[in-house]
Amino acid sequence: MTVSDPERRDSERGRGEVFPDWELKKPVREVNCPDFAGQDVKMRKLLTGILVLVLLFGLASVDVASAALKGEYKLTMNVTTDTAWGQGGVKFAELVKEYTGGKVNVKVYPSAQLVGGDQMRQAEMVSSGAIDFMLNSTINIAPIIPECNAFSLPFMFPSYEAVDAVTGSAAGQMVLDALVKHNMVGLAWGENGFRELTNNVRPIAHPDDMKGLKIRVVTPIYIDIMRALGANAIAMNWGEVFTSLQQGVIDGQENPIVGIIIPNKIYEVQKYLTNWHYSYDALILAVNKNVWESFDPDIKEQIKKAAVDAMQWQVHDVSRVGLGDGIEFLKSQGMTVTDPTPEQLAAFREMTKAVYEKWSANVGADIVKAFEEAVSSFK
Ligand code: X2X
Repeated sequence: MTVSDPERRDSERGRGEVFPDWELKKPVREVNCPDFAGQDVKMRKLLTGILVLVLLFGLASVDVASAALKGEYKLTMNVTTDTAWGQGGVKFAELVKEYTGGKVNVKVYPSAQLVGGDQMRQAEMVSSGAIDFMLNSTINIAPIIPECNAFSLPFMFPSYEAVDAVTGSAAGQMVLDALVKHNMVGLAWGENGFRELTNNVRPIAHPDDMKGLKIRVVTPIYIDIMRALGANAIAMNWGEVFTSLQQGVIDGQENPIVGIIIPNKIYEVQKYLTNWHYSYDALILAVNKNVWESFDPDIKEQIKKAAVDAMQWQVHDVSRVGLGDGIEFLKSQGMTVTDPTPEQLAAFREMTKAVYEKWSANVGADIVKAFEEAVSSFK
């Protein structure tokens, strides 16, 4: 109740209180018409009662709404379901169905079809709630969350152990925390893998071999890397790459062997592969934060478990198996595979050092430092 309430005013007057000036400026009707004031009290009580009912009803309906599940939750991916990455998305949807007893239905939309192939827009759509889930590369998330570029810094990771040291520690958590600021919750890490270079012109073992080659990339940091190495960087969505390689619009591209090059038959349109591990591509399985908060605790737990189990399987039983066999397979398909020597790798690293420095500022010095510390503990 406020001080202007007639009941309170009367009782306070009874205690002989002095009223401030504003009390005298109250509407004349309240001061001069006691009957009317009495009606006002009844009306206020009635209104208060109605308000309480409305609030109770409102709270009850909010509760019902939070438990209500949509018929379908959309998950976007940039790739087809037969890639290592895509299989992880399918596995997640299956496990969500299994663990929630069929209550939650996640439908996988591959090949960036929900964004008309514009792969860099998927994160923005999940952030806004237009799409519920994504299994997305840090490359494609970086336009709205620059912290994700920490993974793409040239020659950051010497091994899978170094990668796991980041994703399994506070360093990786810093990237997931950045997602929350953009209304998304990261549920688990998946893997696209180390990105290797393919082209149709000549074997590449040294930066000198890259001069003038038209190499397709998709993210600004890779444009800088290719330029620093003397190549002609062409920005293009993944959906157009196979045909562009086939037609000679571009000479080359870079992607992981087991993750993408083999399942998407890139070897059919590319002759040379350089096994240089120049950049690591992590996947994040994430959900829109409002969607996440609409789930009750049991469902959250089941979805989180589905995410962790599916990504564990995707990383260790799909992405990382068959790497050696994969290289043999590419050779059997007529590809020439080049493994640069440590000296040649040092030359690539040296020429991309300035790009590393420039993009470290974009990522944030604290995250780069955390990544470097985690990496050096597992070199
Ligand atoms: O576009 C690419 O190269 C791909 C498929 O690896 C990503 O989505 C980052």
